[in-house]
Amino acid sequence: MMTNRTFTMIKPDAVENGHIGSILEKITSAGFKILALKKTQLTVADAEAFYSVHSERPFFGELVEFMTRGPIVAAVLEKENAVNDFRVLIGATNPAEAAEGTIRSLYATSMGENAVHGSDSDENAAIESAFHFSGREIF
Ligand code: FUP
Repeated sequence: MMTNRTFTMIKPDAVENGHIGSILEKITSAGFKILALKKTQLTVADAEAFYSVHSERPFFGELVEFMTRGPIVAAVLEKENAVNDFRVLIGATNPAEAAEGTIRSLYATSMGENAVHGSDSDENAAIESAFHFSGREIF
């Protein structure tokens, strides 16, 4: 069986609201194996680098402010078709458009504060995993 990896963050809103356990349960119940896991807090420089693709967008300042305002939980996940299956599990960026039962439909409050991140490609999954974890933290 061909497995691959994706990267996720449980964002500050979901951590503040006490949803770490429920979200990890949804992730593992959906068949993802947790290869790496840590609670950490992004600095402004970290968030600006992580979201540099959005640096010209009007919401960039708010995004950086939100992502640095409290701790996050970062994880590397493994499953067959991980990137696409995880994006299905989390639902649309805007929780108002997220399918019923998806993590964002259950736990996100708005487009900006949308509970979880999921990589959008295998290439970005590798870049984002390496941003947060060294090789000897991934098992
Ligand atoms: P996603 O891949 O679903 O996480 O969404 P994007 O990479 O397009 O956006 C990254 C983050 O920017 C979102 F999680 C929230 C924020 N964002 C906004 O606040 N407003 C927007 O219009 C689009 C994205």
